[in-house]
Amino acid sequence: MRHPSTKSRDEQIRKKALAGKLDATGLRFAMVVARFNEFITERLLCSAYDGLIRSGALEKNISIVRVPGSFEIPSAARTLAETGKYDAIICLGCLLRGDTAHYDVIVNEVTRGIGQSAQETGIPHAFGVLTCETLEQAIDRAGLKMGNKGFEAALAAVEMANLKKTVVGRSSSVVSKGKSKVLRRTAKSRR
Ligand code: DLZ
Repeated sequence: MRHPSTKSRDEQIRKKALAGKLDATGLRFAMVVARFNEFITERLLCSAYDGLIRSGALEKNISIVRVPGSFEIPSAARTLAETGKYDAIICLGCLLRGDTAHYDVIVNEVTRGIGQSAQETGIPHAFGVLTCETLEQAIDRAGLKMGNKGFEAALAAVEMANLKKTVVGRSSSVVSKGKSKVLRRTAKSRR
């Protein structure tokens, strides 16, 4: 039996892998943006909005929700995700290390809360919360030397929303049976 060349195997692997398209046509998004450090978060917001529009999203399908600070992002994101009205949630904030322990106290809480909301609701959440030591680092990530993390978060949301549709459309359902999990192919995936 002839083995495929490494090059053609690489090609096969690339074709086989599932990935979400960067096409926001028909998708609905909610953006949660913290008011704290507004100078930075407004830049993240504008760039995220631009990323969605340029990917094909309609303005009427983009909701924007403002919260006081990053600490409030997870609960607002979860409330939005639970409505079932959105294909993805984009979380935008800027945590800057200051003179107190505030940053250390909330940085993990915000990250964990956003991840937990994504996992428990099944709605993709993009993490566009800057966690910086200095204002200069934040400025670099909000449109200067390091690009704009709001834009990147928007593209991640588009990709993950499409990936979810692709995977759910062709997936097996996981059915819990006692302690063991049994994989059962759905009627849709058998077609
Ligand atoms: C209070 C506070 C501080 C000190 N620093 C930040 C920050 O760097 N980034 C941010 O998004 N929010 C900050 N906040 C506000 C908290 O996130 C929160 O809004 C308040 O503690 C009220 O719950």
